[in-house]
Amino acid sequence: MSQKKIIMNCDPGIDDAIAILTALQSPEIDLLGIVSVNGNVSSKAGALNALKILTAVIRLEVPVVQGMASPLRKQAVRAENIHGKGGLGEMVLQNKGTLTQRTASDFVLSTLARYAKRSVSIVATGPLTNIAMLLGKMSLPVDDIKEICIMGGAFGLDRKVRRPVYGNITEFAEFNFYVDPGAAKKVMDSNAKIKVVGLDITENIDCEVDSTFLSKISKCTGAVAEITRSLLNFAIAKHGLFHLHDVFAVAMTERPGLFKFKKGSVDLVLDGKMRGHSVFKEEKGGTVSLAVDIDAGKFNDYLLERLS
Ligand SMILES: [Ca+2]
Repeated sequence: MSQKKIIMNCDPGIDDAIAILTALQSPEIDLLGIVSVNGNVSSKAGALNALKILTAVIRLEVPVVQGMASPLRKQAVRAENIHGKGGLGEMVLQNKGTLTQRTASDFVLSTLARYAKRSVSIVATGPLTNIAMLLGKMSLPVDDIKEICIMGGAFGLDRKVRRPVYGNITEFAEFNFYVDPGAAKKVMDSNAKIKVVGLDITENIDCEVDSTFLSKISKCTGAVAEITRSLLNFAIAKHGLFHLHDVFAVAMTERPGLFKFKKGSVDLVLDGKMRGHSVFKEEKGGTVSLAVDIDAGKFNDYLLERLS
């Protein structure tokens, strides 16, 4: 079986950490590297968190690069209230790895160059600063990348959510797009082949994880189940339930058949009260495929299979 080659762009972060574990656990995914970005925590802390996760599951052969420390034009915004002070709840993990000393752009470009055109995908579960920088490089034709699978945005789709969702960091905007709306716009306008899953799908009530999910994971042994349990314990104790937003981006790469998509374009509000607000316009031949529905039952099976 030929594996799907991916590079992750993330800001770990509880759900990013679980997204990394999901990718590592997949026999269908070859994780070529992890690039951090300022988001839930600083890009340095995020990169070190990624190394800690890799240390715990003995996968330090996966290179980790510290990406952009601040958004293109904005001040850094963090979400340490959700993810705990260091980003990984209250879990204390050792790091035995070292960061790969490259810029995010250099690392991604050289990795893409090692493989056939259109064979490597980027899975983005943090703000899109690194990807926007990369797409700004003249040397990169966007069709060198197979696809960019993004967790970001909220589109007000009325899809089995507690309320139609337009945001989580503000009532208008989802966190990743809010942190760097300029980068998100650059990526959306880039002509790259893009898949986007927003809060409308990641907050689907049938995909929420709560104490029932936790007790299923608790029956499993091994490092992956143990770390997942510890990360979720923190979030669920604090909020009662948790949405594994970032895992949906990995699932969208590995199992696109779990989703229904519509093609079109995504526009962003860059400034003001509605900063980071995203609007989808359905268009024939659009380069953005927006996830508009999910098979929740099959997604939950996938999740348990990967994390137990
Ligand atoms: Ca994230």
